[in-house]
Amino acid sequence: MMAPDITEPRIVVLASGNGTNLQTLIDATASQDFPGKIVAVGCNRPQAFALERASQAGIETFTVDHTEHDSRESFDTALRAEIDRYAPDLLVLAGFMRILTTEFVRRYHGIMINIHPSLLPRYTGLGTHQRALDAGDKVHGVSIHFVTEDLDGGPVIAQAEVMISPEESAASLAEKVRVKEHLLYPIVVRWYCEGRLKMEADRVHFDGAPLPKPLYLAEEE
Ligand code: NHR
Ligand code: GAR
Repeated sequence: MMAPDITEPRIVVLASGNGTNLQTLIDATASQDFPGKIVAVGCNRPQAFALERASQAGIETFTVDHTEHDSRESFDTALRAEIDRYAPDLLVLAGFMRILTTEFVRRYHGIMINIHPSLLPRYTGLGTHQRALDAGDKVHGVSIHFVTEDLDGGPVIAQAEVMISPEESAASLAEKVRVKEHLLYPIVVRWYCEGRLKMEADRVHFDGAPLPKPLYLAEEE
């Protein structure tokens, strides 16, 4: 009989909406050989479909409704209390839509990652697809980064690009980007759980060496 692996990294995922990225992580971690386990899913919106997905998979959930808090500090303090019950080794933001306070970010320094729908450093913040279209960009994509106090400014781990076609809309572009998100996030989470990925002195280290630039998944023209 195999001994239970007590070192298996414990993952908490935070989401706000539909949770398609969460779903790909649920599916990936369900595989026997995945080196980590989603122990809880947290949400700031009680109606988020992400909560449904977690429950369906038998994963514990918690909700901290931001509309019931009158400051970001109060919301973040409540969120931290919930998260810390699960003693996570990795905190994954997957479509999580609330800006986090400095105190929160410090608490999970080096163990929190985010998926952002643009090729950072281009287009931090919201509305990235429309902004890429408005700028007349030919390429767009997704970035996965360690979360620091600097909004969408933490060190980038990996990126995947998509081509913007002449007849592109923000909706069609979001869909293209999402396909890459679903491809990339499980890979990066696996690397983290395998101990291959670390943030040291605000730089990404991969297999023990600083990563000179983000891993980049290019698209054919
Ligand atoms: N917090 C910190 N400190 N640093 C980061 O890098 C963060 C973060 C919190 C969330 C995700 C980010 C994204 O990938 C993220 C990165 C929400 C907003 C935002 O403006 C901006 C960036 C991100 C997420 N949120 C509004 C707010 O007032 C609310 C918008 C809404 O509820 O729809 O918090 O894009
Ligand atoms: C994803 O495209 C993610 O990159 C983006 O929201 C979507 C969530 O989809 N994140 C942000 O915009 C963060 N501000 P999902 O809920 O289906 O995973």
